[in-house]
Amino acid sequence: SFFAPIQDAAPPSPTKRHTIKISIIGTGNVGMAIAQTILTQDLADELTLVDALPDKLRGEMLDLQHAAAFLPRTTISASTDFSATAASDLCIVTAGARQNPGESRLNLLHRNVNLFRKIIPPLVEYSPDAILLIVSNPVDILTYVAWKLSGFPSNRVIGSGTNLDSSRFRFLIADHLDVNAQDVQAYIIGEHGDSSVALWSSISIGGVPILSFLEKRQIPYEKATLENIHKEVINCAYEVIKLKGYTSWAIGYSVANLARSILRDQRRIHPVSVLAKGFHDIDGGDVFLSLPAQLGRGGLLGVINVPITDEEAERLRESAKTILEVQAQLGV
Ligand code: 6V0
Repeated sequence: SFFAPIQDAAPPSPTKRHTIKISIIGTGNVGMAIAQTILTQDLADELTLVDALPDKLRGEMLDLQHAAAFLPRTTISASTDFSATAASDLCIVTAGARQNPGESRLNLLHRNVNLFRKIIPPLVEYSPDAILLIVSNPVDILTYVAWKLSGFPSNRVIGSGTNLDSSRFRFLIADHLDVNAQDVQAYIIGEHGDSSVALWSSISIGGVPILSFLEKRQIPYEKATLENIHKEVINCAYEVIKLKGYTSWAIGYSVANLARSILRDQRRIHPVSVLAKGFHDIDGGDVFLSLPAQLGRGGLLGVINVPITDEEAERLRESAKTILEVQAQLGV
């Protein structure tokens, strides 16, 4: 051995220390941004990458391994075979087919459902106790699909949902008011994307609820200004995709942040996609939508019953209805 033996050393303890293992399925732009954030933040002892493209996969693995001298120690492996994911604590799914020119979103969805039929059953077989974190789009429907295909209890299947939309929202509010985005509490809930719902009445900065502060001081604000900030949240994803072809850094940090809350049992509250039936009178079937939820080692620990206006609740129910109509055509 490289090391000289230690005098009178006790043998290693027979009780094995639990190591944390994260698997990432799909090593495209999003999967790799998540992987590199997880590594820099020291969230896992083992990181396993899975993709269908063996050369790209091996290239990404080697490239990350070559940064070992600058990172906390993590064992990185990669395989096209799902057996490599065995005994994962957390499986993050970012694999997805891309939209072909002229292809409808429903057709793309069908292709992604077929992809999930190949991905979810082996993940479940090799890691029956894992928590599934779904990122692939359309994330709310695919989280439902993953839940159905996995047979897992709903507290162990979570979609990244509006966690990213909410961080964009917090950035824009912080930028507007020249404060730190980490001091801005603000949630976007509902469907990830175009029909998301901004909860204006619950925004607070440094503990001060912002709308009632403005009203008390009789500072006029235009509803249109608020709507414009929400519109900007929706549009900025399209803008980034138009400018650089995909989004990656913000979703990488946002998913690593969820991984930390789950694996380190932080019990923090995040707007993420969860089984939303029964909340805010959402009915008609099993539907996943983002609501402020507490995350910890058990996955989803609880959902916050945020006070929302009748109009906001109505918009949530509208999204639920649209999603349920699409889900009915999937045969999952
Ligand atoms: P990408 O760069 O095309 O990567 C997708 C990867 O999936 C590729 O490397 C494929 O080889 C791989 N893949 C395809 N089939 C399989 C399979 N059967 N098994 C394993 N891997 C497979 O896409 P990108 O990384 O940019 O985006 C990934 C997904 O994330 C897309 O669905 C995006 O729409 C979605 N995003 C979700 C966000 C959210 O907030 N929820 C945010 C950004 C992107």
